[in-house]
Amino acid sequence: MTSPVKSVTLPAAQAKENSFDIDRIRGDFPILKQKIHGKPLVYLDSAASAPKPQVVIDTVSRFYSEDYSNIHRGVYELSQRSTKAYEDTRVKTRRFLNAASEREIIFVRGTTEAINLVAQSYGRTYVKEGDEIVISAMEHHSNIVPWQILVNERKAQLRVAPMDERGELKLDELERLLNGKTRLVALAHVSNALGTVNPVGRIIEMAHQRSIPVLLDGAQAAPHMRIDVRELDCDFYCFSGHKLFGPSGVGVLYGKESFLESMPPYEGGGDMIRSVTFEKTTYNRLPYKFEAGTPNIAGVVGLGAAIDYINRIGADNLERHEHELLAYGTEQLLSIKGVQIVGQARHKASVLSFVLEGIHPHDIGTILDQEGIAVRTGHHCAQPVMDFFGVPATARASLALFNNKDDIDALVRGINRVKEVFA
Ligand code: C6P
Repeated sequence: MTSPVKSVTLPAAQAKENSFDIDRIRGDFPILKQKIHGKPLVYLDSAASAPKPQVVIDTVSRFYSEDYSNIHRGVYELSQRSTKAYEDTRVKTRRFLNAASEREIIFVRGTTEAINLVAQSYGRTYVKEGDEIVISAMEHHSNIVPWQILVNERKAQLRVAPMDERGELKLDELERLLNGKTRLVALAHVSNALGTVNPVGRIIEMAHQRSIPVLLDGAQAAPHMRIDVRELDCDFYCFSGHKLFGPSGVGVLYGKESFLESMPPYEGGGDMIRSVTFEKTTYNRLPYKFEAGTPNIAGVVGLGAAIDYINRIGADNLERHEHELLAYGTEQLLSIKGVQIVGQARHKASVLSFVLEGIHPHDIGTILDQEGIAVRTGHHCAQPVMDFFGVPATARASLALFNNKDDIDALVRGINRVKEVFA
């Protein structure tokens, strides 16, 4: 078999291993080179979806041009190459998460599908009438609604661990919710609306002391920090490729093998079966049991290139860089009269959610856009968080490894411009 997809251009990050050359890293992202409304683009919305480095774009393009076919089905050369490229990403993902085995890595469409898979498959197996699922007050809708659907079907209950005014979970109260009826704790590793990094290690310990498994929604964590599912000892971990500089429509569910083995398929179809007759079907082994139908093959291959890209930069390097930038951004925003940061947890990653006295966040977003600055405004698919803080919406600037202090300075100028317009 010939080698699968090759990386086409060497990204700048590769040139100097373990160094963090922000100018060269910015050069890896072609989308950043354009002007919006005549102003240089300042992209501060990676929490919604991250730009792609050239190497990811080239890898996907080259894969389609040279290697593409369906996977796991053909004996011919192209099918073998496609299959190898797809399965290579599984190996990279296993290493990226430090999972024990490739059998624990399921490719899905994104975090949303990963959580729905667990809610339906684990839920149908383990959650009975009167049981409880514990989530937190800062969850994204993707980690609320699948559990609501499940508990409604099962006549079970959803319990919500509260947070405080800073946007930190109240651990004592969370612990009090854990009891003999709790079947799962499902929790954001990092909140998308507030940026809070939850003390997930401690929470997993509390849950495991009572034999309760834990699912972590890592959508906003995986792009910003080193993830080690074995060190965390979480039972499920989910993330989305598009927030990790990979293609959209692809994501990962990690699950401990013992759980995945005990769970029924989520969807039926091609590839997830071993044999089918009209009387009886037997299922494929892990991880294929959970990958019915033709998957997002090129998306998975692109995700592999994105993981390589992050590895070359180094998770510790990018975490350090973003941490400094977040501290700078927080200080700068707080120095603007009328700005209030929503979510002031002591441990945060990436997110600066804010409101500006007397000005609706959508107006902030519209004027910032005229300045070439992309931020998200709205409820960020976390309406209960908005309700808790008593705001209809916030403006959210979110950072990624390519952002720099100039981006923050541009944001500050943009906010001052918003104030001028509304003065
Ligand atoms: N949050 C945001 O702007 P998907 O859409 O499946 O890739 O990810 C869903 C999801 C789940 N959990 C968290 C914590 C998330 O932040 C998201 C996606 C984006 O905040 C789009 S709504």
